[in-house]
Amino acid sequence: MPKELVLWYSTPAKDDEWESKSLPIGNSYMGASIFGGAIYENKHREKLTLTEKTFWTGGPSELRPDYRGGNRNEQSYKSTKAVQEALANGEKDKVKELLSALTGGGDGYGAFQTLGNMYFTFDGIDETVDYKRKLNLANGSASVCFKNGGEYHRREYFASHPSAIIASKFITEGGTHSFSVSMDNAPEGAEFLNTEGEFAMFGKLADNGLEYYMTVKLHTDGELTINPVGVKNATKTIIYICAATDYANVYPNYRSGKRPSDIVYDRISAAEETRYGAVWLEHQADFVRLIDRASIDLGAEIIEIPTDVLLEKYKSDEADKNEKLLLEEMYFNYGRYLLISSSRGDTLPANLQGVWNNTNTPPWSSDYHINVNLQMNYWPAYVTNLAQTAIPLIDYMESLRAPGRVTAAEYFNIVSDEENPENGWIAHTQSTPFGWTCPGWDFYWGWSCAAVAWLCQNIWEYYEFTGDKELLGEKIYPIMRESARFYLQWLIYDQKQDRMVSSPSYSPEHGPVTIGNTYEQSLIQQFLSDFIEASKVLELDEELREKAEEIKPKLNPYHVGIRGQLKEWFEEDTDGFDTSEIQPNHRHISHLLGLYPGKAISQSTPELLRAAVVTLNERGDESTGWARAYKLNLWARTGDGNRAYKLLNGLISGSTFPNLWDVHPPFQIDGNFGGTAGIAEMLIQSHEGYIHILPSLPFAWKGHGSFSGLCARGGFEVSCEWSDGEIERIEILSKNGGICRVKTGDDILEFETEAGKSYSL
Ligand code: FUC
Repeated sequence: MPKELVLWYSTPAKDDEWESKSLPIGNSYMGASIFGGAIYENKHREKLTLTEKTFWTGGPSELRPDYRGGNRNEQSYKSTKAVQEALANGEKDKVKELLSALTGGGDGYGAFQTLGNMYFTFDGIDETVDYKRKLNLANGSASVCFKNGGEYHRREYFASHPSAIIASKFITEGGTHSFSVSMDNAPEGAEFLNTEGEFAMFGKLADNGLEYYMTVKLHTDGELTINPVGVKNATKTIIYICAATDYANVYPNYRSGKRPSDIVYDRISAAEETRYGAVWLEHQADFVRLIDRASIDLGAEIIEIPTDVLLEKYKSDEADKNEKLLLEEMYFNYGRYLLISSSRGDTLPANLQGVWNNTNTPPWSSDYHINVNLQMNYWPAYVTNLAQTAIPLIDYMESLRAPGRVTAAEYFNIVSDEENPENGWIAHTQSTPFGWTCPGWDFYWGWSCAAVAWLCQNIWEYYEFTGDKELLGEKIYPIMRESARFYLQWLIYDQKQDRMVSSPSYSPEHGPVTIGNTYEQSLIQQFLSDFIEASKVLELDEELREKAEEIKPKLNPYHVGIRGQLKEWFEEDTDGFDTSEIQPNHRHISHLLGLYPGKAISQSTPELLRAAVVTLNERGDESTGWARAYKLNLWARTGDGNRAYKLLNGLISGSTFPNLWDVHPPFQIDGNFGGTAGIAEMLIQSHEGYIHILPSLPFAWKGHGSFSGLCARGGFEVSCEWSDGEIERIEILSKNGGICRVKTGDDILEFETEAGKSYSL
């Protein structure tokens, strides 16, 4: 039975502490951040910041009749060709001059919006004694409770995925509660409708005409008030919140044609009919089923300490062993909690802030960055037994194919037509819910030809971990096949390098523009490996596979430099190589993707592994949130558990807010997900054709610990217990049957399994 891990605080979050202290709940469609009630104009006021994941500006609009996902010139491919030639001829000035053509527009990019802040302003609450604000990771709920004189107040909140609503119950014992509902930071031009027991907000976004509707319904044993909407003298009030838009991820219009109010009232009425208790039980069953699938126990005992105090102790190195382990266990499960809460069902994937947002101008638009961030969001999905959280990612990639064909045609002259309708798609560094696939508006961060190859790795792993051939055939493979067509047409032969190359290439946000950098070569090579495998599994596309088999070895991505480092650029260490833009500690470490999440650099390639370690040491351990998480995974793959642990320490101490959200800064959720994946990667790996148990167990975790339900490629679910660093028990559930290989210590054990059977070792 997993531990009941709870984040808790003895104070509310202040108005301006959304990113650092509010507590997130979400059902993937909607998010709410709970502040817990502060005194405002002499009254106790609960604050909730609300979001709906599809509530975005940008995209097609009457204001932008020419919207084309940022693609701005049908003949940009001519510039691409010219840059390729200039690069091959070493004409650096010409390259610089031409690069501005390899950019996209910015008009209509848009941003993730907030629905605003909802307030419940109470009468008669003068004090909050014995105050506790909690986020229960075990059952997916938040709560606030305190005493006010002789009254006991408790408010509970949860976001139900099956009901697609946010529900709350306010209870008062020894007295009553009276409150009114209001909002601020609502969308500009929003209209409000107050009726008995209901507060509704609706409108159209001025930018793109996106329609939205949100309503808050109250059921109480007290009296309902209308102006303002609220309740009086109640001991119990039930609140349902639901919001929807008319967005649909369908190119090129991106509208569903459905009325958001219909969606909202269908959901709310269903919940009203089911009643609160049953909605809660349904949510419980749904949430617990997922969160309980995997757990880790590093040996910590639960102690009574507020999470912000615990974090402070951890940061100042005053935490004792138990406190440290407790926070690490919590960090692991928090990542899983956030993924369950922000990525399920028929909606968009988790964005840079998951599904939470308090502003209409969030950093990087809170978009889908695909030169590391979106990929990292899904790193914990498979290994921590939450494969279905990746479905929104797969669907999102599918939705980018149609607009991505436009970008492939315009910038690469890879054209889909009636004869070849799926001839290749591509996307670059950043994307939106409205099919934004062009390069960014500045080449130096915006060009990222390998982004799609990298994303394909994420979705191919769905099959590797689950063995779900049906989903592979239906959803994953078609995306991979069209991506393969793109890359096989895009790569060109470079005489000087005697390789097939991606050119021009740009290592994410770092260094000079070159031919065939390690980032692009390695990701495309890994992708071709995966594509070959996928086409074999499905016995499809022999011709395309043969082409991939022929090209794959010619990419030759990895090269060791004079310091023993793994080179980021092929031309590195040669005369005339432009080092002016190189930052030794740059946060991106894109040339090590073959080590993690890729498979090309591993224990079985010791020379490359050594070079990767040199590179990791050169880059250093300090960085932004996601970059620390990135290096944690990389170190875990090297087998150096203590160093991986150091990175985990740095991530928690240096890049974590009191609500345990990751700090880039600002808040960016990728680091949470990367951190969770990294912890799993220290405990189990399966990228070398066998399951490696405790591959990177740090000294700090050696005592006594266990994990259960972590997943390995091949469809295996693994549990393990250890003492003094020695494995005491392993249990492997084979979901699909087949051969199981397990490495413990130096030996690899191999045995045949039957589907559905567990094996104890
Ligand atoms: C990548 C990073 C930035 C930031 C942004 C959202 O491009 O280089 O640091 O995380 O994504």
